Amino acid sequence: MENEKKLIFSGIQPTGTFTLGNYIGAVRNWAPLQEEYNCIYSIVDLHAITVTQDPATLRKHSMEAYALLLACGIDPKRSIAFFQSHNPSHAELSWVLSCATQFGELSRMTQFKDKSAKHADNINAGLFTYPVLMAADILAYNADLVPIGADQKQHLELARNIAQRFNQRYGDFFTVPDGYIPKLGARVMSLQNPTKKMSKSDENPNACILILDDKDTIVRKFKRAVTDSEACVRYAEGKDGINNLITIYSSMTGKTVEEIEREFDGKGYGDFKLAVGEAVADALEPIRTEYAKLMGDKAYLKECYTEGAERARRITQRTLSKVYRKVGFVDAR
Ligand code: ATP
Ligand code: LTN
Repeated sequence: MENEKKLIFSGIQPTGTFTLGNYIGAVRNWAPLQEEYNCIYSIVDLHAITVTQDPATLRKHSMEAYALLLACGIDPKRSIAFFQSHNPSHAELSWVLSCATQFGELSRMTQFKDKSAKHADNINAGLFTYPVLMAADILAYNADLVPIGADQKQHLELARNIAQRFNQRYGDFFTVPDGYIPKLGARVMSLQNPTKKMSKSDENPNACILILDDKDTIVRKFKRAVTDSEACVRYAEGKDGINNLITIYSSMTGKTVEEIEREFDGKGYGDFKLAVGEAVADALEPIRTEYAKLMGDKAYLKECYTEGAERARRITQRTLSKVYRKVGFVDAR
């Protein structure tokens, strides 16, 4: 990796096929960033087990997520693309950082509150300390920028606080990372309940578009999207469903809200939903094709993630030994 460029880190959980929300809010921005930055992208499997996972399914989803990452344009030679569990430094650093994180801070995390309400039978310690592991992911590489959707803003803020606290206590060391949140599409909403974010783990299959859905499925899901009774395509408060569709259409076509309102002036929601569905399906088509090709070459995928993990470990081992020295552990060598 070239040294003078700034460093990007981001991660995505292998909890299922990426949704249109993951794509617009995060992953779509990752490939173009490779032009300007050194990029490190991880399939964060350690994070995924904070909710109950069937082992065979997790393994399958993990391979698929890795192939999807490459299909979305991540170049495994230019960037580092790897599985989080292949680099033990993340978990090791997480322990040290957890001793610089307050119980009260973690208790305020809205994702923890949401997920513990949703998985009331399994409110495990990992779910609680999840944001510390995320801070470790970022700080282990001294990343400058973290491209994420709006729902991760609070976690990033915590990572910044942990870095600053560590720096105050032990002397300047960690880079305090900035978020990189898109202006448009940072929070794509569920098609069935547009006040809730679109999520991989939604039980209702009509609520989210998966980036591997075929054109018919995508068009059908948009056709069924919940809207309102006004039958007028305009962006306005209280029109959550239509606002969401306008945002999606805008981020797929590059058209502004005004242009979209003009385009559909006098037309009904049926025409608009069809146009959104087709724009999304056409934009995702090349990803589906590339994904199928990559999944047919497991040996290539293995070569990529093995090399990615080696490069990742080389960076973080240095960070970790410096951290251990700073906190006062006896040198191992
Ligand atoms: P899960 O449902 O399993 O919690 P998720 O769909 O929320 O998963 P993550 O793997 O947690 O997905 O998130 C990966 C990235 O996608 C993050 O940067 C996150 O902010 C972004 N993201 C997730 N959902 C959306 C959404 N609806 N709109 C925009 N960005 C999103
Ligand atoms: N918590 C994130 C995934 C994630 C992440 C990271 C994102 C784990 N580690 C480091 C950016 C940087 C989520 O999307 N739920």
